[in-house]
Formats: sequence, structure tokens, C-alpha cells
Amino acid sequence: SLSIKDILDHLHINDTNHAFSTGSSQGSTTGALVKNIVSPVDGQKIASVTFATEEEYDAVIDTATNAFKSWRLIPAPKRGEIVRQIGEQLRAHKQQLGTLVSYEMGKSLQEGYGEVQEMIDICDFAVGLSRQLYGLAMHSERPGHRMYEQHHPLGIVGIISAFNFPVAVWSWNAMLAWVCGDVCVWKPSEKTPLTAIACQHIVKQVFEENGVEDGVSCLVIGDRSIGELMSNDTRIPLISATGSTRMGKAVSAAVGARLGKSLLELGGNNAIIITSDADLDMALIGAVFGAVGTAGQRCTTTRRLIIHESVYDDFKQKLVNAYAQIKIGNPLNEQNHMGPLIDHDAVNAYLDSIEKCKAEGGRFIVEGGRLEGDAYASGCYVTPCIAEVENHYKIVQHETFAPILYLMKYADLDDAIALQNGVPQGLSSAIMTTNLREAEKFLSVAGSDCGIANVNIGTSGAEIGGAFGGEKETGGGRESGSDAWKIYMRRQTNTINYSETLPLAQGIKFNL
Ligand code: UN1
Repeated sequence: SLSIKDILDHLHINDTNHAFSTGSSQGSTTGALVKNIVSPVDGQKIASVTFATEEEYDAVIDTATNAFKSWRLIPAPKRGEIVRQIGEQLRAHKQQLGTLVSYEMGKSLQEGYGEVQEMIDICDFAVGLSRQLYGLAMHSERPGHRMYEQHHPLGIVGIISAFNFPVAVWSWNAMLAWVCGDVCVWKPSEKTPLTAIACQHIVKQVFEENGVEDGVSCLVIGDRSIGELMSNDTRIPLISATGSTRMGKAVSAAVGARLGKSLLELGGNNAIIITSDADLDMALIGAVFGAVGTAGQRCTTTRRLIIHESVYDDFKQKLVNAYAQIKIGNPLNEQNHMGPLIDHDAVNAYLDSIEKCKAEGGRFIVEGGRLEGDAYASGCYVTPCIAEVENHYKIVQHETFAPILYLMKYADLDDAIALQNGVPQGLSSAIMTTNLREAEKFLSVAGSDCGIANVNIGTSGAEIGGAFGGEKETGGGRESGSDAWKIYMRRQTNTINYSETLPLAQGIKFNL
């Protein structure tokens, strides 16, 4: 296996990294602030990054604005060919990049590789899409007229991404935006900028080899103040933001005030309904992976289980047994199922949520807590825990980004669906059942109100081919597959008159 030092060298991560990159040009290493990036895995400093100043940010946007003028003229399938090469490079660097994702963010190595695989998959999707940016052709009501629609690129797409999927969510946006003819400015989470720098390096080389102008892929390192500049910037027609509902509301308000477009992918509070007709062994795998995978830090993490009373005690016992098997520790060791939380703030939020849950009456059947000892020296390792609760508890209504699983009991499927829908968030949902009527009801208009609704699959681990996102406080945005590409383009309706007269629509007569 590779040493972290080898991986950093391989991915061109320096001890001190630049505040921004537009591709061939890079920012200062003095900038507004120099921040050390510490791994939650072992508490060691990995490298430092420089935060961009406002002037540096402005220079990046100027470069991107200029790059758009030529990038948009390259035919979409040719842009797709460049994205294909990016996919090839991601394949070549999968092991190193996946390992750095795991080390910088703390998710298991398997999930680190999985994240890079999602990037490769979206590249493949985008290559095909580059020949399928279809508009409709309509039949005009007037003789000698042709009507059709076409999709043109928007310009700059601003991408604000979160620490939990430090690179995949960027790629869902960037790969589609690029085949659509847009240029991208990416502000990664200030908690995980190094994997972003590694991606920028990979992409920049592909763009350079293809003679693409500087500025099609830009990276700006900074905290929320950079996000605020982007949200208020009329030079950025679309902001795609992933993160907390609080952040999303701020982005949406700023972008909305200038009538820009936003694509929001915010919090989830995802539940699995486990019915009396469920295959309980399958339900167990779905529930446990959904709850402890990525240490409960996916927006699709399973936070609630709504279990039929007839199987409640049985399933509860299965869960307790399964949780006793979970190995927590260094995520680079493939024996471990669960790594650390991202930082000490996250650990404190987790501990605080446990206290709040107890105060509201929650009964813990698997206790949580911070892990102590040499193997957990970073102070970011916690135990996944399970509490029996009521859905209306304030803490249950809230998304705590940690491995806390809430259990509740139901008797009637309509009540279970009401509980599942009875939270402010609307990202992912699932039902475990072998009963066709139950499954179809859950998927029906009277069923789940979420953007994602699964049958006999957990709430997390969506494939890139579907549109990803959710309703209510999740923000309404859709990324990745299906027709999610349309938000990265502006639609134009064109009517062409090839006749020798000018008939007006709606039969209006206007004779001069
Ligand atoms: C996220 O947590 O922001 O469906 C994205 C999943 C992953 C993506 C999660 N494919 O769990």
C-alpha cells in the first residue's frame, strides 16, 4: 500500500498550496489566511492551503468569463471527448485519489474508492450526454413556419461543495456543465480542499493537453465569505450548492435577490419503513450501511427506522447484534467499517444531539460516546448509537450529521408514511417489503414525498444515472443523471418563417 507522502506527491499536493487555480495560472500562497488541513484519521497535519482574497476571487471570475467565450464554441461532442479523457485520468489515479478522500475526510477506503468511481461514472454519462443535448421540434400553427428549441450554455457555473463528498458532487456538476458548454468555478469545503486541489490538477492537465483556454476549470479556496461573493455575483448565472439547510437558505436568498438560478442539495432526514412483510436480513444490511456508512455523514444517511409493531422487537435485536459487530477505527484499514467524524465540532454536535434526545425522552438501546485511546488519538471517533424516540421530538426533526439512528414503531402503513413524510426535509426514503401493495402505495401520489424513494434498497448509495436531490428543506435541486443537465443551459425557442407572407399567430389580422 502507498504512503500518504507518496500519494500527496503523486497528486501534486504541496506542503503549502495556492489560494486559487484557473488551470495554468495559480494564486498566491500567502493570501488572506493560511490554514492547516488536519486529518481526522490520525490528527496529523496533511498540508496547508491559502484562502483567496477578494481581489484574487475577482481575477478568477474574469478569467472564467473570458474562457467561456471560446469554450462555448467548441462542439459539445468535442467537449465530451475532453470529459472522456478526464474520466480516463480519474481511472488512472483512482487508488491515490480514493485514498486521499479517505484520509482527508475520514470515510472508509472502500467508500473513498466508491466516491472516485462515482466521478468516473458521471464522466461516462456526460460523454454520452454530449451528443444528446436534445431540444424538441414543434409543429407551428402557421404555414411555412418551423419551430424548435435549442439549449445554449449559461456561462459560469459556481459550485459550492461539502466535506462529506468532497469530490464526487463537484464532478456531477462540473462534468455536465462542461459538456453543456459552461465553465466552472469551484469552492470546495474548507475542511477538505486537498482532494479538490488534486482534482484540479488532474483536470488542468487534460485541458492543457487539449489546448483549451485557461479558466474553464477554476478552483477558489476559502470559507463562507467566498460562497457569499459567489452568491451575490451577477457574473455567475447558476450557483449549485450542497450543504446544510442554513447555508442553502442564505445562498438561495442572495441568488434569488438577483434573480439568478440556484441548484440546492441540502439536508436529509431519511427513513426506512420496515413492514411486517419485509425480508429482515436484507432490511438489516440496508439499515446498518445507511446509518453508519460515512459515519452518518451522507445527506442520504438513514436517520430513522419506522418499524411495524409485529417485527419491531425482532428487528431491534438484530440491530443491536449488528452494531456490536461494527469495527470502528482507521478508515484506511479495510477491516474497519466506520472511520471518524470530520472534526471536533462534529463530535460535539453529535454528543449534544444525544443529550438533547435523552432530554426529550429518547431511550438509547445502543449507547453513543467519543472513543478514547491511542487508536482514536485524533479525538474524532465516536460510537454509532440507536435510540427509541417519537418522531415529533425536536432533535428527530433535525438533521444531525452523525451516526445516530432513531427507531419508531407503527401499526398502519398510512401512519408509517405520515411519519416518514413528517419532517422538514425530503431527500431520500425507502420501504422494505415483499408486499406489492405496500411497495406501490409507498411510491404512489399518497406515498413518500421525497426526491428519492426506494423499494428493498436503503436510503443511501444512489447511482449517478438518476436525478439526485430532494424536496422541501432539501432545496428542490436535481443533479447528476436523467435530465438534470437542463439547469446548466438556457433554453431558446426559435420560430422561423420560410414562407413569403407574415401571418400572425392566433389568427390576428394586422394589415398595413
Ligand atoms: C451526499 O451525501 O451529499 O446517494 C451525496 C449517495 C451518494 C451521494 C451522496 N451517491 O449516498
